[in-house]
Amino acid sequence: MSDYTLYYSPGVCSLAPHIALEELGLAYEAARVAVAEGANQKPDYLAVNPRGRVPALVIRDPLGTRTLTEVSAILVYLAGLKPELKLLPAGGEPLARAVEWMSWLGSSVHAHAFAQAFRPARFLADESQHAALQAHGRALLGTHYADIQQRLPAQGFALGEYSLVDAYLLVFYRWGMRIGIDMRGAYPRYTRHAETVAARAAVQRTLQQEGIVVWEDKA
Ligand SMILES: N[C@@H](CCC(=O)N[C@@H](CS)C(=O)NCC(=O)O)C(=O)O
Repeated sequence: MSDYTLYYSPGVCSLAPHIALEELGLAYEAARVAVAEGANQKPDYLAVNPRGRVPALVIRDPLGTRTLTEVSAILVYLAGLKPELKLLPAGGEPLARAVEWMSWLGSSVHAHAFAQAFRPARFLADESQHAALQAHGRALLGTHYADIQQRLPAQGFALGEYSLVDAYLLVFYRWGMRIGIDMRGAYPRYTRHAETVAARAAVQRTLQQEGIVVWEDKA
């Protein structure tokens, strides 16, 4: 058995830690828990993560077997396994900038805007309010994508050099494509960034393993 098992669902936010594992080149097992099929609510997965969300990383080492959840926490943990790869900055303000990005992506973009647009029942049980919530979530996404576009540098990556923040950013670029936003037309800088990230060998391997693409017209 590998030291690490990543529970993932194709194309969801677990894509970022999955890319991280490929970047590290460590032996790991990728366990598919398809959210679209409700596998994340089955008892065997709830035994791994009682919150019923992916990703979850099971770690087996001399300290024992334990489960780590939350994308940002898993990315920080994985980057620390091989600090020489500099998948995240080591400390100080550069690390704070990475956390700033990851925290905002995981909260404002994912848990707030995307959830309002696609999981309105998480906010209000009253179905008559859902269309308004979804419209609000969509509008927020427009604001957040414009923010990402403006913050990314014209060349290079979110923190200058490539980091796992870029892998996390690819998740939301891809989701924008999937929900029919004209990402290429509206966000050329984010598109250049996504193309550069998607071209990495580790990212290509991950996309292939999950059976997904970023652009339908180009693998
Ligand atoms: N805050 C969590 C969010 C995890 C999360 O919501 N994952 C989604 C996929 S992107 C999920 O498991 N959804 C299943 C569901 O909502 O039933 C994180 O950053 O890891």
